[in-house]
Amino acid sequence: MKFVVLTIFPEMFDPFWDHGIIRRAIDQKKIFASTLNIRDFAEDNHQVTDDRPYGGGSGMVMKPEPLSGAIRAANRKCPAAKTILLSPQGRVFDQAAANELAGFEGLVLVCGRYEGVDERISHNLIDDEISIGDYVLTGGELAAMVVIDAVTRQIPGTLGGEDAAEKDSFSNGLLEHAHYTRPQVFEGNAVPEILLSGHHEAIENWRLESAMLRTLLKRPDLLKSKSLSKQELDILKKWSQRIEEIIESYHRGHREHRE
Ligand code: 4GX
Repeated sequence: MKFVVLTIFPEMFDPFWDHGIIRRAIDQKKIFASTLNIRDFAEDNHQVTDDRPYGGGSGMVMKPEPLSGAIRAANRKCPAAKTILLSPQGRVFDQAAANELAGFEGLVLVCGRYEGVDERISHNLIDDEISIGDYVLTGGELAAMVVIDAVTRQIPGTLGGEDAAEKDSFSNGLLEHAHYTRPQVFEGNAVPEILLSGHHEAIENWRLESAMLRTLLKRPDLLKSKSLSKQELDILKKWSQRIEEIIESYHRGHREHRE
């Protein structure tokens, strides 16, 4: 996978390329990372990249000429790449989008600043528009890093170890189960006994139940849109029954009070 980032702040990406799994993926040539400075494609002596909006008003707009020059240069570097504009108007990025983008040969990520980019850029030179969430950033750079990070870890061989992006959060539509490591007792709290048992099937069952309960409590919206296996349905029924029993015994207590 080839990433080409277009930005007026390429230095923001230096520490990003230089750490952790992204760094290792570059070293192992699983991904190729580069930036182009949009300012280098400005046509005037002062290398201006922004201008005042037609129609007036506050704020500045990114000029089209430097951006189109940068996008065309990126497309020459990677002709098969998909060109993405990071913007609050884009489709909201999620795990499915990360998986989909991981299938491309290359991604050109266009980072806007100011109030945005001249509309004729988004209209003619952009294949896809992505938002990383419904909040306003000062520029597209952090959004591009989020996309690159989530896409990179979906590329086979980047995670190391048993390498299973399939095993982690969201791949099964659930949040991750609880995790524990040594010591066995920390500040008076012990690790669940089953995890020390060496009984692999029981541990897998416990982990599924942990994942189901965490999703139910923290992100019930995810459970609603998920298709459930028999085992998952049985876990929900068990907890539903337990909750109903508590409510019933509460009502019984109140009836006795009145008698
Ligand atoms: N997810 N921003 C981009 C300038 C801009 C506006 C419109 C292009 C079109 C954001 C987000 C985000 C702020 C980055 C506005 N560029 N990007 N910037 N949320 O808020 O991706």
